[in-house]
Amino acid sequence: MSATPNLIELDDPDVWAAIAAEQTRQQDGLEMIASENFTSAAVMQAVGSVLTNKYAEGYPGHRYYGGCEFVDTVEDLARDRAKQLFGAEHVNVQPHSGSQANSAVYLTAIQPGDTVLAFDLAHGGHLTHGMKLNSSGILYRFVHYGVRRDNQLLDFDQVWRLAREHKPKLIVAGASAYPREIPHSTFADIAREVGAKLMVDMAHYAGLVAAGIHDNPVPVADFVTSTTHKTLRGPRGGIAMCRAENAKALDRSVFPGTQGGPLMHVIAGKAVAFGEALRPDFKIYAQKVVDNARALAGALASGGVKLVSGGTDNHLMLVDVTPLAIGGKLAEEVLDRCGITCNKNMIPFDERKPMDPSGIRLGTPALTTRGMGIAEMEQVAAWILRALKSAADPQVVATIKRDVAELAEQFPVPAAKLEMPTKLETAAR
Ligand code: DSN
Repeated sequence: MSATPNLIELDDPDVWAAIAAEQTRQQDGLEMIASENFTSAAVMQAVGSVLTNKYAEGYPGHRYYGGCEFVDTVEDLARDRAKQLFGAEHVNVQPHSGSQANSAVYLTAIQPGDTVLAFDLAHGGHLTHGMKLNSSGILYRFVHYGVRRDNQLLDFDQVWRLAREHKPKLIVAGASAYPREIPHSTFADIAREVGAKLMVDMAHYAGLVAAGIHDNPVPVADFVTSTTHKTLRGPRGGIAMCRAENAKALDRSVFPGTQGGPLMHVIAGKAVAFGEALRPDFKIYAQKVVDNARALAGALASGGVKLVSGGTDNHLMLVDVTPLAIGGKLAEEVLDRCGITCNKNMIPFDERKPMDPSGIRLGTPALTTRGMGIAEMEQVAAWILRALKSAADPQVVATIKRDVAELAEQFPVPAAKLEMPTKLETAAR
């Protein structure tokens, strides 16, 4: 039986060249961007399936198009599995992204001009939590809480004070660069006292929640949003959850409120990923993500960098690189040259600028998916420290890049199972 030829390369060599180069970059390097992961080959096949051809505005059983019987099955599977995974009464699996999920909740829960209390982007929040150039910040009046200066943990005295002072209609919990577990019930207590609704954006740590390792916000929050592609290890996309009483309003806010036709191929990928996350081995994976993060953080801290809040109890860490007399921009660039991908990141109370902040953010979800463990984390920490301490010494960079590629070769990415033949291989068949 002959394998499918590489139609992208045959029909469009320019696009194929870029895809092939990216495939090589992912295989040969170490992906340490905390919000990235590798989906299974099955998820990628679902996303590359015929479902991309289908329009399905509406919801299962109530569509604006004919021919939806099979996509209905797919969306029902995704919804049921997500409900089971998080113990939610209602899940909408159509948001194209976490940002879309958040917009839909805002549209459901508040009116333009209403006050919202959320985590400051400069302390680890997210741009859809009221950044002034984002539609959230344009349409609503956001007030921000942050972390304490002394221990860099969420400042709940401040949250209480701001909540009582501003009486927000909505409180938003959740972060994109906070290395500690978020106590959702404390936010729920504050929301209850001031008469606010609570939304938790658990995009970063949804996989840890699914695995039962981190506190599940679903029982205490009015709305919970997430992306599906970070620790949850699904395709790029979003979901929004709520209690049954808000289901209709939330669904209306996703479609037609903020989106048109759902991406049924991506919803199929979500269904497959949720099925994977329900299996016992996902719990083992998620625990390893946390164990690896702790090992990496410990090794980095003993090598002379400072960690925001002193460490991590989730999948990520914020590393203040300024004790090594460099900034986050150079750190990101040097590591990139070594084949280690991460992002520069502001640290709380940063005195440097966003484009050259004091820190970098590192995460372990992707390396853990490749099967790496504590020994590899200690090795990677040693390379990171050596690279950062020697700044841009090309000799050091070249040596580390070679060692990184050797390690990477031993841990194939899941996409390796899908590798398409090249034009030459196809012709030889
Ligand atoms: N931009 C994502 C991250 O890197 O954390 C969050 O949406």
